[in-house]
Amino acid sequence: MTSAPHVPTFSVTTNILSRNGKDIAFADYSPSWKFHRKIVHSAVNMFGEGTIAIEEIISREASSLCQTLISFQSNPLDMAPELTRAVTNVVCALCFNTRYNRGDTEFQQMLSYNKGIVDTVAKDSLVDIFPWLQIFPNKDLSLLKNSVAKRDKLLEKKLKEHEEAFCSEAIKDLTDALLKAKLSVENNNGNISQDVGLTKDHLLMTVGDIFGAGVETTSTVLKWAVAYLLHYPEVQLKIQEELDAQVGFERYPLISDRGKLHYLEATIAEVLRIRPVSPLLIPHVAMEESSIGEYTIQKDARVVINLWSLHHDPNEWKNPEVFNPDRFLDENGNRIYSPCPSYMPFGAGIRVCLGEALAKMEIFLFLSWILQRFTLVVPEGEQLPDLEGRFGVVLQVNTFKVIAKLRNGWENIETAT
Ligand code: PLO
Repeated sequence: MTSAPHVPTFSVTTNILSRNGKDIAFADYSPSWKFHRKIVHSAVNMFGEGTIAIEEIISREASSLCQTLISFQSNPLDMAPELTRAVTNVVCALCFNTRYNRGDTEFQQMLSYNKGIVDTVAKDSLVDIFPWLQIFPNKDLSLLKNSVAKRDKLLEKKLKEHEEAFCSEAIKDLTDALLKAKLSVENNNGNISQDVGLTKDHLLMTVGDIFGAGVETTSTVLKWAVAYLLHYPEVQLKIQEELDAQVGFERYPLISDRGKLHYLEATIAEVLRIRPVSPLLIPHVAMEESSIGEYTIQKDARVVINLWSLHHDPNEWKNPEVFNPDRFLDENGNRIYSPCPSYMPFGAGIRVCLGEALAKMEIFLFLSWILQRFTLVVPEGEQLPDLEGRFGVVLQVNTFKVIAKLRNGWENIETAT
């Protein structure tokens, strides 16, 4: 047998985004990748001494989001930027120990460059398959380069501020934690530094990943959730009844309520099934020769996982096109974690999503705060949201308008936020 030809895992667009794989999401497997992922993992969990601090941050943003919804006084609004700002502020607290107010120009800039990147990166476009095409003018490629340049400027500014204020005794966020790891690698063992390469580029790209992934993924899930709740008001009502019974009107929802709000949890699981954020996950590489069914997968082959088809496989799911949270509940109304093996909204294996726990906390708290206080309806004369979406590195939701009607019992604004 001849040995498998070496297939480079070369992707033009992800290399532009990550300075040739100096990040976590798009980098090849290597000791350096493993090291970075470990640091980020512990930094993400740094807030986790239990999850108290992160719960407080999310609740603060949920409260602020509800205040904004109240200020619209039942007028139609596009919830997308508000949901995105809430989610951004959580990940901003985590990465940079800051937050954005409504109308902040830096926030607007971030929305615009993120859109440019999401629309163009890893799209399995022709450029990704035939790298030599990049010598031809390509509108997508210049939009991507332009957007990445803007993102990098913002990241560099944040890094500079952190370097200037750095104090190893007071680590406030992920950027501090990475700076500390970089310094300790440099001071203690020069060799490690060379092997694992914790350079400034690595640091920037890693923070960029967490910031970008933290914003785009969770906000997209929330937008899909709202779109489906507008299509299925009976599901919304059932969640509200559960909230009224389990949480009531006197207090706001807590992470510890997750074990009690089975129907809400099932609805979230169903949103992640029917509209996975990342329908093709992100490209994987076979580290050794292997096989899937009757197919041989050569070492170094690029493997694209069709999560969409797993989540819509009629052999695995009854009426896969129907939105039905009940598939995630047993006959006693208890949560079933994975009713069939064809379910992996966060991927699996060593590249499994790093932010899964954080994302689940955010989705749960934001939705429970909103639905405890508001009923979401389609404004008169407006159409129901489009459920098809737009393909990019995440499955994007087309814009739609909502009315957030304050529910009976929440008229007192003081207690509502
Ligand atoms: C989102 C736009 C940002 O500007 C850059 C960025 C970084 C990490 C990416 C994220 C984007 C999109 C969602 C991705 C994430 C890494 C993992 C996550 C691809 C492009 C998913 C869904 O797999």
